[in-house]
Amino acid sequence: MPDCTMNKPQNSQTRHDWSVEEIQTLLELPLFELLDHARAVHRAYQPKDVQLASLLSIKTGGCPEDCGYCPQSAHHAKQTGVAKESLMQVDAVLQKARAAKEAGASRFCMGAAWREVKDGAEFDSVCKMVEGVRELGMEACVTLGMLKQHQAEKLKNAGLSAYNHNLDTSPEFYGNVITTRDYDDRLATLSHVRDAGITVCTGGIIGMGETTKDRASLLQTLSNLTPHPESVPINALVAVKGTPLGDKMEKQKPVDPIDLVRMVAVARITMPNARVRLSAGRSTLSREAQLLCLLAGANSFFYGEKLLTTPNNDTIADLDLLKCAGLQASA
Ligand code: SAM
Ligand code: DTB
Ligand code: SF4
Repeated sequence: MPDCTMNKPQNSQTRHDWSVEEIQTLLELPLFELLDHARAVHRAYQPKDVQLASLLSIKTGGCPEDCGYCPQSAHHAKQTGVAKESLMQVDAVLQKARAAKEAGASRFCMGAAWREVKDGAEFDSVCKMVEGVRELGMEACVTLGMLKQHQAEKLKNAGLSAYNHNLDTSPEFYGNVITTRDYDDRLATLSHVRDAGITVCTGGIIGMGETTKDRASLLQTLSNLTPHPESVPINALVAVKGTPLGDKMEKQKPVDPIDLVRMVAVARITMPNARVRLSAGRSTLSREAQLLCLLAGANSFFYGEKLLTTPNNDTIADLDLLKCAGLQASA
């Protein structure tokens, strides 16, 4: 049995010394006990709102990395049919950001299928996109792959609110998913982001064939970062045909939505101040499963018809979901 004083609501000190065993015990608690615990932490540490974040792929396909889940990897392009496109124009991106704001989003996230950022005209354009999004009064987040310190500082000067760079899975399982970079590369980028004074957005994916211990180990790595990431996306694998993991997992049972609820709840308990984002994989969840994720401590989701290359939930249904839960979108 875990110690019920762990991250007790009245304790404003957050922990950075979670063990994998403690976290695995939390993940395996009887569901209602886990929900009670997560809910208590959520009420003590979090506002009542839910942040709607819209996502745009500003540079699609042709990525040199071999991430087994990703439709944008050049390694699987023949099988997925996702073509390599060039970087979008700044104006076109800002038009999408404006539309997202009008629809109710307060954060705009831009993703590029790059292994790493390269200095030059394209990176300068991305900085202009960031400036433009900030001028609209929205939070701006980008996910561009690996980043050097001076590039993080340049993004900070453009006004970037957050940088997304997911650890994806446990250090132990990582090699089963990606071979073209290693875990320490990801951690180094996160530390450049932190040092530049940009908030850190980092999380992972469940449903790739990992064990509960791997999930605990991912959460341990995230929750032992000091300070904790401000934003933690929890994705369920979107099984895209033609990707190695999409094809493999299609033959197996998809991840149980309750496992996603458990992952959200334990992210909430271990990282009380973070915005926990219910991310990819939401479109296959029932309304009730999504409500359970919100109850367990998720307080953001992607809002808009598309994620990067795959469809997302209907926006009217999403606003209805919030209404049903009695929650408000953050301004
Ligand atoms: N290239 C950059 C990188 O990898 O950091 C940014 C874009 S990448 C598509 C951003 C994140 O999307 C990945 O780290 C992964 O967590 C998530 N992702 C990509 N494909 C996914 C899928 N099929 N299902 C769930 N999450 C996915
Ligand atoms: C995150 O954790 N998930 C988002 C965002 N951060 C960049 C991406 C999900 C991508 C799902 C597959 C696709 O649409 O291509
Ligand atoms: Fe490239 Fe990012 Fe996709 Fe990996 S997840 S293949 S780095 S776009």
